[in-house]
Amino acid sequence: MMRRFTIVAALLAFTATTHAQFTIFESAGANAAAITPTRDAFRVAVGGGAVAGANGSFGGLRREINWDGVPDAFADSNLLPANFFNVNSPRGVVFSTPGTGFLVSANAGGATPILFGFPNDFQVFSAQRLFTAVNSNITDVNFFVPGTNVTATTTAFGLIFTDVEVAGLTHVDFFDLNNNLIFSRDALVGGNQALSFLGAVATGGEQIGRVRITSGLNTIVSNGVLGNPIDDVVVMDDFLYAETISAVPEPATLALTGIGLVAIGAYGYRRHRRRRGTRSRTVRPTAPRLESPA
Ligand SMILES: [Ca+2]
Ligand SMILES: [Ca+2]
Repeated sequence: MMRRFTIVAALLAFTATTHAQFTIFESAGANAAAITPTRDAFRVAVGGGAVAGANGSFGGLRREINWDGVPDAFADSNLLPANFFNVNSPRGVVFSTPGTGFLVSANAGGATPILFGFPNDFQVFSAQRLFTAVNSNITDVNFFVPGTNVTATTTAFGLIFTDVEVAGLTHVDFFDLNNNLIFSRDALVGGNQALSFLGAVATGGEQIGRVRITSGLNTIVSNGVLGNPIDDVVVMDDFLYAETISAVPEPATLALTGIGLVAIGAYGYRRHRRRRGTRSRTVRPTAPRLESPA
């Protein structure tokens, strides 16, 4: 059952920045068909249609990552580079985690068991790879203009979890560029091996500078190995988000003020920054972010 509504009152209790408003899209069910209507409604809200172009771009309005095209060289038991989806396949996101890296699950037919070695716990939404942080239940999603190191924001983010069994342990938090919490929501419980969709779309122009995903309480240590034998383990499938937009004001804004020479100067500086970003992207640090924001 899809539930869609605008959350306002609950957010007023969070922080001083709680004028933020988001439309929530959420559902949970036993299989992909059960949550597909919610995923489709989220797609319609963000825009871009249903046919992916290059680098997971949908009409220049939305990006998606389903992990399924990641080559074996970057899949379990090999770690996925944190900047894979801004360098190898530039989609404007770089991951970080307090853990020790990221894994995309293996395809069938290889030496490494599928579904991170837990075929009785996980299932896919999009066949056949899944995603997880390693040695942590936290994944931070940081946004960039695709293929550059220019900081960007988005206005919508959603994802699919599998195996959410305990309420309150799996959730997403949105932060603005000043690291203020502007949205937080628990994923719906689907039960063992089920799928849960959780997404939110800004309705008041809010800019999401970072998304923190907390997936369960347990951790994946390596294929078939959990952090402990007790706590709820949860991993992820498809990510969907609005096209990332530069956090730097566009030169056209300055040009409108009538100070043409200043505008030209700013535009040149911006182009310079872009060129530098392109050159330096392959050496951008990928070390995990260790600090924990409020
Ligand atoms: Ca997938
Ligand atoms: Ca679980």
